[in-house]
Amino acid sequence: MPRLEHIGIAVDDVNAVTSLYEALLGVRPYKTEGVEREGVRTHFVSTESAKLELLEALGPDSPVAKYLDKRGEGLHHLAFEVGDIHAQMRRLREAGFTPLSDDPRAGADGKLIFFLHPKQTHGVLVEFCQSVPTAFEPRSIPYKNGHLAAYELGDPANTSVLVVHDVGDAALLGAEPLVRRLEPQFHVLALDLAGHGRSDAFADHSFTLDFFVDNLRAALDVFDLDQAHLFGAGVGGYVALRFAQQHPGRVARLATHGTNVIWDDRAVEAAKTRLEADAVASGDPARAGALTDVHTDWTGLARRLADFLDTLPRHHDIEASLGQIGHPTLISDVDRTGVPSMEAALHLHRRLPNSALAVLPGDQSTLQALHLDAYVPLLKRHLLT
Ligand code: CMX
Repeated sequence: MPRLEHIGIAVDDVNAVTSLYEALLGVRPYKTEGVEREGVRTHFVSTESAKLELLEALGPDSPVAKYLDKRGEGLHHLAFEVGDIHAQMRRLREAGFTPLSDDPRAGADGKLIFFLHPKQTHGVLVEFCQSVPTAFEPRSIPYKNGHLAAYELGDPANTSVLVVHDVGDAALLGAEPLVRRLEPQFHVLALDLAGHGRSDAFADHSFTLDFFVDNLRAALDVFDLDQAHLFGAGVGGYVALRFAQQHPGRVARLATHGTNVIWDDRAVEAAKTRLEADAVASGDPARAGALTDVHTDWTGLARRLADFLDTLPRHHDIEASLGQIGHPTLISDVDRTGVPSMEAALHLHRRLPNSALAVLPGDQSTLQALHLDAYVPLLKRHLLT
């Protein structure tokens, strides 16, 4: 179902309007971006549930300049996010609407957009948009004898959240939609773990849990963060928990999704089977293509990750000392999944003294399958408490 993504507001004097929202809501724009083709400069302001796009005309031919001349400052449009903007355009054409452009086109904030004329929509300009993965460049972090890649979004003055992907994934594979949703209110760092995505292979280092934990430490150090919230997906959540054990003072709050902490032989075999399925592209060519595109050497990485998974059952110490993690932790998983299962999430919930458990609809625990509309409000509330 479409989601109200933002509310567009036409402004004459953006400084006056940003001061107003600061006085009213205590928030400043977290991002400013020009969209030449639309003749506007956009300034994004966010509250827990609403995102405002303040629109400044870039010149007299801008539709916003025309609007301001005719109607003065105020509500300009409502934008609804859809999963497939091309399908939405086709559907609306078939239903008799005439979109204002032949095709969706690039708008602000990494979106494809199209509009319906307010004459067709009872006086309100309606925009449809779809987030498209955009090429945003990572910062290269010097680490040991190479570099890690970390993507930084949002205002550094906001509270920082370090997003840790699952093994085999990467910041741009799975984590990006979540990162984009957090960007309005947080300073978000999405790290590519060693060997993943744009990070170097570090071939002379074996993958171990503590090696990945040290990757997180390096990222926080480089961004000069004494403390951050940590979100981890799958094994990324396990890395985050281990980090919290080793560096308790550097973690404010934790969130894990689809994270297993009972690494017996069965769980290892299940995780390896999933990796192998990805590696041989069985059944999911799109996933296989993405893995090869995102990782420099996916086959080599899959091999090293299989060895890494074999090391996990040795970490009885982590499991045994989970009770020491006193950080407020939001644990989530989906209701209809195999392994890692809800039992793993329940187990973690029982072991962490200061945790809450969220059960989300779904049959896959991956970040790609995460129901963001259900999860993001819970996560934001948890992190902003
Ligand atoms: N909301 C409600 N009514 C609007 C309107 C708006 N945003 N913009 C124009 N109108 C009304 C006008 O008041 C006018 O009404 P009357 O006939 O009753 O006077 C009517 O629509 C026609 O207005 P117009 O000034 O003649 O303008 P046009 O028809 O030439 O253009 C529109 C209107 C919507 C087609 C044009 O503004 C447009 O293409 N908008 C989409 C692009 C855009 O707004 N880009 C900026 C946003 C960028 C982003 O979000 O990324």
